Amino acid sequence: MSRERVFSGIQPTGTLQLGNYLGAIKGMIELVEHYECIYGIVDYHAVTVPYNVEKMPQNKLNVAIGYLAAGLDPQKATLMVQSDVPEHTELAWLFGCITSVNKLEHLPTLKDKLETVDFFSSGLLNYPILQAADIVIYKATLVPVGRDQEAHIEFTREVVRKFNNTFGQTFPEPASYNTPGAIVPSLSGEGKMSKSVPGSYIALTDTPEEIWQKLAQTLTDPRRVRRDDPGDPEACPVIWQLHHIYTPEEKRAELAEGCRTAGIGCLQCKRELYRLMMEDLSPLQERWRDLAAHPDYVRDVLREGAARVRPIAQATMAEVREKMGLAGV
Ligand code: AQP
Repeated sequence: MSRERVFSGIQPTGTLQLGNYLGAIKGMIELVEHYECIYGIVDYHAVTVPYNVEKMPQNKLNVAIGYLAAGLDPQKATLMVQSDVPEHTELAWLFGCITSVNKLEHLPTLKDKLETVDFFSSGLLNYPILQAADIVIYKATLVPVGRDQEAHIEFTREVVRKFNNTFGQTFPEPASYNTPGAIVPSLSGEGKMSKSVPGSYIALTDTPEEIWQKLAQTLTDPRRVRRDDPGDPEACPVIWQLHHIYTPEEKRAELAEGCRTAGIGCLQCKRELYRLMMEDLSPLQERWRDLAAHPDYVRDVLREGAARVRPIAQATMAEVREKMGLAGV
């Protein structure tokens, strides 16, 4: 029996950050044992905002390294670069022709994104259409993404319904798979951690010293001015949320009590978090260094990945052209 197919992607817009790993990649890797997984490095998404041309190849390589260092087995899942399979953009063009501009303008993610860019390209407006095409070009039915992406998966389902209703049943409606990790907050306390927002993130390639410095500088409950001031963990926007991800419940209760009674200081609380975080990140960082020393191996994985899935994308496009009356003259 063939297994259900999964697609998800990450943009090569910078160095992978903790949120990408905890909110997306970890969950993606868990699915590999149970589903046929295709994971993309979605470079055509990354050019919808102004970007650094020189850094793009290394950013793409780094995302691939990130997936592999986090434990993705390229024999069990496909890792590929979006632009190596041009059918993604071909399908996106056709989806654009059945989507209203009004719909795209009202997606909540667009408003957030516009706050971070000076130039609003039509590529950025059409980004969710390309995302829909990325998923359904493989007729994937499950999409593991962070919780912040739910609106885009709902949008994909709407595009699929519109296409199927207009041209005949072609695509399954995909469901999002909420990975167990929560949204990782920005270190500034405002919004989520993002690899393109400086000051917001812990990069997976940060040295242990850099990670400690970032945690040490992160604001905690503002009422804890001195070591002896009691605090409230719920008023500690970043560190406490990270403890929810990393720290077992019993230990967390102990830390909360220590905070409320001023039995422990914020630095001690951060040291406990740092210890658990490094336990998780150290093996990943070791594998990262090894992979970074063998870039040709990583390039081979990507080449083989694209070659494996291109026939699926080509078959879908042949069916789409047929259904839309574009197959011949
Ligand atoms: N802070 C986060 N917490 C949990 N999950 C997150 N993801 C991103 N940030 C967090 C998830 O990571 C996957 C890859 O996302 P992407 O690179 O395609 O785009 P993004 O969501 O916009 O990620 P960034 O890091 O914020 O990139 P930039 O700065 O370029 O916009 C997605 O599944 C996302 O949910």
